Amino acid sequence: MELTPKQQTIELIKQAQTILVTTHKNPDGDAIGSLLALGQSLSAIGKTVTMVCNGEISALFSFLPHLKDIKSTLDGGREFIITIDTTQSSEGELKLGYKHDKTAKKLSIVVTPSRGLLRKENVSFSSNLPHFDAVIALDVPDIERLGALYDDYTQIFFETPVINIDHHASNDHFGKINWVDLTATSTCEILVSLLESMSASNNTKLLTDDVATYLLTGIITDTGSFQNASTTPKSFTVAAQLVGAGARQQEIIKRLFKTKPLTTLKLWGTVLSNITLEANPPCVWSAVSIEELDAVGATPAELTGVIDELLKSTPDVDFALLISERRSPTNGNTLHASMRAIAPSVDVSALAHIFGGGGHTQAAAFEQPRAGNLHEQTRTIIDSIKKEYTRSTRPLELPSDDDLSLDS
Ligand SMILES: [Mn+2]
Repeated sequence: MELTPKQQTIELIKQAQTILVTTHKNPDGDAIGSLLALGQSLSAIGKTVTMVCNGEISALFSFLPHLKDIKSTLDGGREFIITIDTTQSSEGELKLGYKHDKTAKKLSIVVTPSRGLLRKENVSFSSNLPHFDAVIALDVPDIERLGALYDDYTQIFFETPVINIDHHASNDHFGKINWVDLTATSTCEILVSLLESMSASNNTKLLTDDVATYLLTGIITDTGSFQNASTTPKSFTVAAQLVGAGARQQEIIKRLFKTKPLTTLKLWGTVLSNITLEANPPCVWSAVSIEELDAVGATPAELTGVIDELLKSTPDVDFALLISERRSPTNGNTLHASMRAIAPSVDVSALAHIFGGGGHTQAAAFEQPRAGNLHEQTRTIIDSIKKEYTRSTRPLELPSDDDLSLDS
């Protein structure tokens, strides 16, 4: 009988010794919670674990123990090594030179032996790429969402079996093993069942106070403290189980929802003063520029929660959108847009899809390269979304009496 994704995951973990555990860039509570919970549990059963998450981690999560163990990138791997077997020319000297033709984008390395000849067969290539027996991607709908980790270390993802554990409907099944559970409210919820099985087979209690706290953090963030319509009976059951295992629920609520640095409050002020209410279709949106973020001394990570706590409170609108300008170290700035469905019938992932984004029906996001005037670019995005929404929700046109007439 074919193994379930969960059984395959357990098998692969059993066989692996060095494991890379990672999550999407600009992580939310579910990403960070699942990364720390699985990373620490794997260490507890004797695995050599590297935890990597690209991009800024919000200071909101600083209450989570061992947050500092998460690296922003991998070490090594940049050196490309060319090895030449010099048996045929070992008695003489070797002269080494190189020519870099930047126009033709070609680097030629010239090795000239004083005696004998070097041949193609004498050359081999290698790199100091770090080695892993398995990669586990958590809460990652598509592999590009890993950011620079994937861009810089693509080869690792080709050479290593990847386990993809996620709950996004837009997950594109990039792993060798794809444990994608659309009924789970969060990746953390999926991990509870994995850690229970791993605890039993390793005779180790993996759901410690800390691990339960990480997992509950993910469930609380992805369900909006159990307020989102996506909250299921199972999420309550799992949460109760985690509190029973020692999860510090009060601390999570206090740190995530009741403690706001001054910079965050100022940023919320900016978002509120930029709010625009559109009539047709009814929606609400706000946008923040880099200059506005800088002016209040806030980071983009502080925008986490703004859409759920401010924009979603607007009555009588179908959906909410928050656009923020982000600095990108490589290719110019980007516009990041988060969307939330407010009316139950709205599918914001379909709207995000027109800009190459994705997510869930109730929460989705997309990115666009920054170009031209910020105000105009934002307006164009909003107009396209409104047009698509109107088009997709237009009621079926019933044939008119004229069409039904058989007279000619
Ligand atoms: Mn999630």
